Order: sequence, then structure tokens, then C-alpha cells
Amino acid sequence: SDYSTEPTRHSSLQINSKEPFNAEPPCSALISTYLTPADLFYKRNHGPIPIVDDIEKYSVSISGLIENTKQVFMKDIRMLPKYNVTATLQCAGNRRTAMSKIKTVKGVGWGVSAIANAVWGGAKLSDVLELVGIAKLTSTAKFGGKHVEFVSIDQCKEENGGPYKASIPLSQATNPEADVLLAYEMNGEPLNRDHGYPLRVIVPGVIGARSVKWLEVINIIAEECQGFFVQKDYKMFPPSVNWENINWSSRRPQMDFPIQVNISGYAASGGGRGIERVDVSVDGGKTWMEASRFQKSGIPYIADDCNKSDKWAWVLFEVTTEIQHNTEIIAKAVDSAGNVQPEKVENIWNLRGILNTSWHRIQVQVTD
Ligand code: MTE
Ligand code: MO
Repeated sequence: SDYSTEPTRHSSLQINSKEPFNAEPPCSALISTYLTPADLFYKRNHGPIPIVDDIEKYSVSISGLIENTKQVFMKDIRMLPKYNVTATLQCAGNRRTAMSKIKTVKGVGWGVSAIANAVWGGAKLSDVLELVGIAKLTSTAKFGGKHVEFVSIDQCKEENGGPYKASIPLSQATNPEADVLLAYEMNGEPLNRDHGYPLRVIVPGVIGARSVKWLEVINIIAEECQGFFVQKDYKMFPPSVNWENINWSSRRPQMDFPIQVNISGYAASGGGRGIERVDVSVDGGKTWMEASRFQKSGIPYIADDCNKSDKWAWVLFEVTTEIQHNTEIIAKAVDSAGNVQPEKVENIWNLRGILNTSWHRIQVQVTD
């Protein structure tokens, strides 16, 4: 693999792996804006960043279980109606490092910032598939349980040097309401190389691994993609019973004057669900207060109200309160389906270190 032509990156990124390049921004910078600037957006790669220099010649071929295969060029994609979809992308491995503190897990370590939010501009996949005669809202009845596979041009060692690939069900791909995009813009700018230039898939509301960058081939296939990243990676396993306790006991002496703290963060749920509530505790979970939630300033956030909220995007939260002494601050959210976060990472530990949705806990020390 050749890492000599990597793009330059923002100096504040924390690098979790250099080759392939995996990095996340400081969490304070991450939650300071609703839309994450491209240079601070987490970068998750499995090989070197490909270079596409002849944009005129660049095309996506659509083939597989269809009558007519087709080469689709950038100009064809730009001719289709353009949609801007605000969607939060989150790696299934976000917060893996916290899981690996329980017991070693396999995979690149991530703090809390393998998540970010952007406006993605591009054509709807449902419109693109119509170009090859696949009707919108193709039901599973007509097409069986077919899937749409996305194949990239990068080279991953997990695929023995072959490209990254992943799939989604055809019924999701042909559903305009699922907002699956072939995106060529991020926050109003052309995609940059790190994020998939010139064209990537965006599958809102599901783990980032399905949003294939540097798209080259779309295959209509009979079953879910058989590639490494779908079959052998990003799967949830039951927790092991051999977990160890984290030692939270090393706390410093109390200080008696109250201190104002501003606690802020992100909350996100999959499948287009909104965030009903965010609870914050500054006494290790004994008492809770409700944080205020927002997406765009000036517009009150209301979960699942399509006029007031972006359904595929995260919700930022904030609360200001007093703390007296060393403590544990906890944040947990409830989504609009009533899903709550599990209290302890121990109970959801899995050997791939994915889907760490447990309460987020931060130890704070009060000093002079
Ligand atoms: N697409 C390609 N071609 N190669 C990759 O390594 N990584 C996937 C996905 N698409 C990947 C890919 C994973 S695991 C995630 S979480 C997202 O891209 C990350 O997208 P980002 O780097 O734009 O944040
Ligand atoms: Mo990921």
C-alpha cells in the first residue's frame, strides 16, 4: 500500500492510526458547531486515500442482477435533482477505547468523536437506480430480498488488497424517503479526498460503515454483501462474562465552594429517530436534570417534527449547573422510540468494541 500521496490534515486531529489514517477531533471543537467543518470531521479509512484526477472519465458502473448495465458519469449524476440532506455519520467503533478498558477489543481505538454532522449534497440513489429501470419503492415482494452493493476503489488489507465494499437492502435503496444519497458535496463544498471525492454513498441513520467512499461500482445482488466489512467486521457480539471493574476510586479531597460548569455534548439515535430528552447528573447518577436540546439556533428543537428538526442529524445539548466537589458527570439520552442508553459499558462489552452506547461518564476534579 502506498501512503505517499495522503492529503494534508488539520493539526488538531488526534491520530488513532496513521496508516491507514484514522483520526478524530477534540470533543470541545466537535460540539462547538451543529455542522462539523470537513477538516474536523472524523476520518475513518481502511487503506490509502485514492486519487481521482480525471473527473470527466470518472464513472460508476451499475450492474449485477439487472437487464441493462450502465456507466453513470458525474454529469449524469449532476443532472438528477439535487438534494441536501443533513445527516450525522457515526462509526460503529465510536467510544471503543472505553470498551477496551473493560477488556481488550479488536479495532482502532476511538474516543467520543468518531461522529460528526454535515449537509450532504447529491442525487438520491432511488433516482440513480431508476436510470437502470429499477422503480422507486421496489418492494421485497417483487425483487426478493435483493441488496445493493457499493464497491470502492481503495485498497484494504482486510480485503487482501481489494476495495472496501458494503451493501444495503434494495427496499431501502429505492425508497426516496430513506434519503440515501450519492453525494458529491459536503457542507456546500465539493467532497474532499478524505471524505470520498468525487462521489460517496450516504446512508442516513445507520452505522457509517455502509456509507462507502470513492464509489466505483453499484451491484444489484441476491444477498447481503459477502465482503469482509459486512460479514466479519461491524457485528455485535454478546458480552463476555469475564469483565473487570474499572477502578473509579482515585478521587481527590473535596472543595466546598460551588463552581459553575457548562456541560454540553451530542446525542444521536439511528433510523431517523429524534432525541426526546437528555438527562445530566453531576452527582454520579443520584439526581438528574434535563438539558436543553438544539440543532439550529433560534428554532426550538422538537423531536420528529420534520419542520423543526433534521431527522438524520444529531442534537446538541447544554446545561449549566453547580458542582461542589470532585464528582462524576453523566449524560444519557432517550430517543423518540423510548430507547434508553445502557448504564454500564460492562454489560454491552463485545470483542469488536462496537456500539458503545453506554452512559457517558466524565470524572471531574475540583482544584484551586
Ligand atoms: N468507504 C471506503 N471506500 N473505505 C473505507 O475505509 N470506511 C467506512 C465508511 N466508508 C470506509 C468507507 C467507515 S467504517 C466509516 S465509519 C465511514 O466511511 C467514515 O466516513 P468518513 O471518513 O467520511 O468520516
Ligand atoms: Mo466505521
